[in-house]
Amino acid sequence: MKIIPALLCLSVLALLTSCATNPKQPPTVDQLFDRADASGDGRVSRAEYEDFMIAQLFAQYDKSGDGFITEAEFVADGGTPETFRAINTSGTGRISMEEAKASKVIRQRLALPFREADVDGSGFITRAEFHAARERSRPYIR
Ligand SMILES: [Ca+2]
Ligand SMILES: [Ca+2]
Repeated sequence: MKIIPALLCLSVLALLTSCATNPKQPPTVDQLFDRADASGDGRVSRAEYEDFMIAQLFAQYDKSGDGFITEAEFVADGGTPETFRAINTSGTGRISMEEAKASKVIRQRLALPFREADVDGSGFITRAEFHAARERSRPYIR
């Protein structure tokens, strides 16, 4: 299962690189946390984490920025054709954001990084845990 290290790498890359508005000014970890904490209650739930990561991963893979991930884009960034097809349930040859968000395959594979980030097993990632996860992930950067 090559996708798990790939996803971990990507999650790190997503945290370190700009996937958002200003490519020259990468968001700080605190800004990323605030973005992930959609409800604003100071902690990131599993669902918030998944939505956040899917958006980050999507931006990472969608190099052309057209709102779709093609198989070529997916494979170029470390994904496998098998995983692409597993996510691309529509079989259209390109993954939309809706498809990515609805993908059980992606959500299943985000379970491990979430568990690792949620050090105390509370079911939520706190700001401190979010910072620590980023620190721990540094060696994974390819
Ligand atoms: Ca929250
Ligand atoms: Ca926690």
